[in-house]
Amino acid sequence: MSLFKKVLIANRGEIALRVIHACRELGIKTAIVYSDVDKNTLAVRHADEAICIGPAKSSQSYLNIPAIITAAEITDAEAIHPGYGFLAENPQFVEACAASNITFIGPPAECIRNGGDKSMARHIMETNGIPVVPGSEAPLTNDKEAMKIARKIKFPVILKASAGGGGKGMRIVEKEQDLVKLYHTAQKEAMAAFGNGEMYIEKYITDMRHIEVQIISDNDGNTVHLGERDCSIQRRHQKLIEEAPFIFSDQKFRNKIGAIAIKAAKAMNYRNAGTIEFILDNEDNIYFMEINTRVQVEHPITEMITGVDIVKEQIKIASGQPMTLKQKEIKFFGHSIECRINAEDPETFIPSPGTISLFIPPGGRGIRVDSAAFTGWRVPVFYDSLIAKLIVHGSDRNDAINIMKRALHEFVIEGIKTTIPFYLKILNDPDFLSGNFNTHFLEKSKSTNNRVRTDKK
Ligand code: MV4
Repeated sequence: MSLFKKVLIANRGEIALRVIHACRELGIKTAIVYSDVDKNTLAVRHADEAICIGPAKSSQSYLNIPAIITAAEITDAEAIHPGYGFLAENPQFVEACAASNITFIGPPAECIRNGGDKSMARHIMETNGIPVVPGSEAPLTNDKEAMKIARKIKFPVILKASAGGGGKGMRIVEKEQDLVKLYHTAQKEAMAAFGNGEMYIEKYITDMRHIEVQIISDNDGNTVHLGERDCSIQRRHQKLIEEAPFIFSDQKFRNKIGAIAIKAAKAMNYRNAGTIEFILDNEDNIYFMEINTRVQVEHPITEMITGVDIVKEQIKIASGQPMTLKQKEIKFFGHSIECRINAEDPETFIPSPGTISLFIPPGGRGIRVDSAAFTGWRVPVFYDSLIAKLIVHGSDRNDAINIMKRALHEFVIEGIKTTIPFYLKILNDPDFLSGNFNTHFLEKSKSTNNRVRTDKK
């Protein structure tokens, strides 16, 4: 099976560039779509062809399915890479591609649908023997049912929207008296945000680490995992720092969570690259949380420690090539960390769009910068505020931290505010350095953080 001759990229910014890199190295031509405000960007410059598909507003450009399908037809692209965000997890888009005989570089629509329905994903996992947090087996029908289950699994509980994402429609319920009220406010919020008020309930795990596993599956369902990432350092459900491997991981833990992730992928008939997100509690219990059916922002840290090019694998698999990776041959080297540098105030995280008057990225040993920024580029207000992913790779975690610190010091971005000073602070925090953190690390009272665990290397 030969590779595509041309791929259309339905995205912008650093991930569009990332896909261009993979295509060029594979000898595949690229076409890119762009909105009015993205005309003078690096992805448009570096793609072989570029087509303007509409105004800045995403709904009229990067989310405009007919415009993107037409762009693929005009440019004679055989496949579309959606990147992350925008149409990456839209099953209707996958079906629109199929209807026009265009290959979607990603999983089938059915996988995206099941992954996007969090209650369904939970149900599929539970019925296939993948551990889930105690909770509802199906969507909740009313507040009485929520109460019945909550009493059984005991408080605190967490109410989640089936269509959830970004914490919307999610409520932690500490005590019985609060449940009915919070059930209805969460449901209303979910309805407003997603047009879907379906809810489910789980036992609330107070101190969790967010550990996720990268998996890749070919079109025959041959599946490998590329190890785990710790994405616990987040703020308002936005990941800020990711690292691989998990600081307390060892081969035994990796084999265990990797096997669960592969089982989860198989339970969903998963295809292409994906991520299984897990909750890790203080007793090292592993529970399925969600599946992400796209290439993720943080995929580079896995590439750094495995040497696997995840985007190239996505393209090769989508073109019909069988899996060339063998689990036994996947080895893990050193430690990688990513800081997501945003055009935001480092104290308030309020977006700081504007023109970058000077942009000098760091370099040297162990540095990778995935960015579409440059001196003179104007950060638009219309899209997310990610301007660079600073990724480091060191021989061990300490080495990686030292590289990250000097890279953050060297990184020059002038004209806008960035979150670089925020990262410099975290990288000097004793709890971050010792690995004593969980998903609550950035909340005001850090006193509730878990102790340093000594049960692992
Ligand atoms: C949880 C949890 C604790 N227990 N589920 C799910 C979506 C993701 N963005 C956050 N999620 C969580 N699910 C159970 N059973 C904790 C989180 C969670 C969280 C919850 C409330 C406020 C902040 C949070 C930060 C990270 C994770």
